[in-house]
Amino acid sequence: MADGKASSKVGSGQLTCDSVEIWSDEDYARATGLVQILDENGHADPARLPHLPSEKLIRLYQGMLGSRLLDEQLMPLQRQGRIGHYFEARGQEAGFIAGAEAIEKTDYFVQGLREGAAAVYRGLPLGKYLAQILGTAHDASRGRQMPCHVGAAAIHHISTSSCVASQIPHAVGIAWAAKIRKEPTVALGFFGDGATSEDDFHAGLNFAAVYQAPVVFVCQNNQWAISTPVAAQTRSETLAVKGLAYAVPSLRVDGNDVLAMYATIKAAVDAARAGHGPTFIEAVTYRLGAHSSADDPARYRDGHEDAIWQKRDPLLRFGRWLAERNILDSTAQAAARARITDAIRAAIAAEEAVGPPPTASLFEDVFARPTWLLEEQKAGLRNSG
Ligand SMILES: Cc1ncc(C[n+]2csc(CCOP(=O)(O)OP(=O)(O)O)c2C)c(N)n1
Repeated sequence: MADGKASSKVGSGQLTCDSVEIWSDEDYARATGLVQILDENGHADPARLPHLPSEKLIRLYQGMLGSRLLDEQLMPLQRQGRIGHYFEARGQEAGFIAGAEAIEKTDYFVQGLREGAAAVYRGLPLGKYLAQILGTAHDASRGRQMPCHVGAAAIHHISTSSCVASQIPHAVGIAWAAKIRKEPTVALGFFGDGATSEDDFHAGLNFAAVYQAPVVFVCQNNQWAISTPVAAQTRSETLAVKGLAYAVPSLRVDGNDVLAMYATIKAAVDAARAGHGPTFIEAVTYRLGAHSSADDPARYRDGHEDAIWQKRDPLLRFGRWLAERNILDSTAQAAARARITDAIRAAIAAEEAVGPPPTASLFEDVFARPTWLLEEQKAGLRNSG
């Protein structure tokens, strides 16, 4: 082209098309850099701290701790055969608890596989949360859904659908609907690094950009999609750069830094609500546990990597900072651990006492008038005593 702008120079930050700059050097720097406020030793730059009162900081800590303690108690229950299946969030708590804090009650939280504790943080009673995981008669889906698939309409928490990346079009759809209705609602959608290789990721980001939907995407890049490492997932420099292709502002953030995650998500949510469209956030984190209770990570990754990420544990890092600033000292942190552990233990006991839904409930809720086959099976169940 005569003005020279249409010749693409991929990777230099100068990708242009018909004289329209698609992304600038600054955009590229945000998508390949790393936003961090709290370093790995728990030290923060005071000038960059988000404006959060002490009670909110303590709430963030307790939310992350609550998620960690749920994992600590529920994984053994799976091993004892009291839960069918379990997905831990250990190591990834900063991103989703920050996200839960950054949105309003009227906004929607669309969870991926591991963000269920965000529902408790946003007001779902612990017993209700456990009812889904234990599959008791109190569970809204009556024990028919896989554990860790909690949804709660009252608090705008959307259950993960299990299909990798399906959260993305769900979040975009919610956001687009809100825009059409002229409601000030934002959708916050979580998913894993594996999701960025799926069609839904590309269709979702493109759609959100074209329609400027008020949605914030958070990719929890925990380095592994079951046994597939990120390096075998993509040749892209980072996951965040993928968003630039769709002209979605994209940032790479330390996903184990709850303050950076809060500040980044809050800014993106505010922008979406103000009519500036979507943002894509790559949260760099690590899955400290197994993919699920059916997986053994020792088969595909070595302990060396684990040891590095144990030192970056988001809970320890934030706890250290809170203690140093005298916001929550180590005694208060230990007391919170004991109190939440007891509350979870009591809630599990109460929910287990409820027991499973009656077997005959299997025949309910699907057909207004059951088919002859279902009637026959129901009669068979009755006759079996
Ligand atoms: C469309 C689809 N393909 C494959 C699977 C099987 N599967 C379940 S979880 C998973 C890995 C997901 O990895 P990632 O998106 O990085 O999330 P993470 O588990 O690390 O949180 C796969 C392949 C699935 N559920 N859905």
